[in-house]
Amino acid sequence: MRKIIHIDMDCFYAAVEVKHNPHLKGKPLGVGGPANTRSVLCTASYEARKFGVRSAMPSSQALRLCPQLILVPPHFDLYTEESRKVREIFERFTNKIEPLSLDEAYLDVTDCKQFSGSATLIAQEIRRLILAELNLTASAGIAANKFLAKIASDWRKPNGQFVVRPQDVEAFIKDLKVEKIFGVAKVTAKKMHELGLFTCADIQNLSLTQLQAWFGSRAQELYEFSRGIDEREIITEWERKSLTVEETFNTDIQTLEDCKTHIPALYADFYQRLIKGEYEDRIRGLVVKLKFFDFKSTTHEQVFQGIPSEQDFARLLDSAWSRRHVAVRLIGLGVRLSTQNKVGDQGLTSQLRFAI
Ligand code: TTP
Ligand code: MG
Repeated sequence: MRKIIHIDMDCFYAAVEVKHNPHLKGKPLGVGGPANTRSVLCTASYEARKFGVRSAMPSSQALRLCPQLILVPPHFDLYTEESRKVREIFERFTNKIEPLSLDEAYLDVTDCKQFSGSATLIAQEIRRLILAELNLTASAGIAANKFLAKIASDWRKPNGQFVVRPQDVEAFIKDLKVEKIFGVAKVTAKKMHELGLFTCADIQNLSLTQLQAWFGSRAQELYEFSRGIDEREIITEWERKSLTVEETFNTDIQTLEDCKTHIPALYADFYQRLIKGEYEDRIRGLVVKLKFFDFKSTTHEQVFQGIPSEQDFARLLDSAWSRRHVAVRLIGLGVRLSTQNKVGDQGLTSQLRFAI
């Protein structure tokens, strides 16, 4: 049986801002652009959340809910730096690490010998080190697979952890809302509700054949996830096949020009992840993805090597847009990566060094 830990930092961007400006501690804080623009909040401190302030909420709305809200602009370089330090702590326990974003990662500690191999104690120690060394708090979920671990990390948030033992899986999963199942987004959730399916127990009651009739190729994974079964392995940075960033908009974007105004922010996010993951030398292709107002999507790809510029993505966006010329609700951009093995690459690097 595997031992998986999912770590999720608490109100990450806000916590990093407080760390760098201690006078913000204990205050309602939002990270995002000013209220007189169309910007939305990246996140909010727990003090602000008491007023109903949430991630992705327009700053103006957040200020209406919480007039004393302190708004600070995001500092992505600081978040990247803290994220790197958190990762260094993870690496003391395992090298099977799958980052999901700057503030979230899966760790496979099955082979970790520390703390007699107790994943619960390892998670506790990781959280203790994050607090002691970085002055930040994290929450953790511990389980035999990624799906359960991720859900569990939300259970004792903030600054807590929750273990799903094998004998508890059945009870843990049965009341879980279908929205929590990995890969079930708004559209599928709505369909499930219309079919009278609200919890994992409701899905468990269906045969695989019935699931296939309703959900096609996704039936098998729904069958398994709804029973708390998830065989997905941890995918380390080296095994990663692509890197993409995307943004869903509150209101559909009507024109190509408006789409292009979102490229700089997406590109900044993409570039930071590219550098952080040290993927620069592995780029083999560019990708732009658009999801349209009717939820249909298209991806446009181009063979590419080197580091793409904003203009490279803008050109690809032109081609993707020209396929339909209709309003867009999501833009994604990214790169395909080669997955040649690390040993080979290291060999090459050391040969070059030797040559110099
Ligand atoms: P989350 O882990 O979803 O949120 P959080 O860490 O702020 O709060 P929690 O304690 O509930 O985990 O996201 C991590 C960071 O990602 C968050 O600090 C800011 C950023 N983010 C956005 O920029 N936009 C978003 O819509 C969301 C959800 C997060
Ligand atoms: Mg978080």
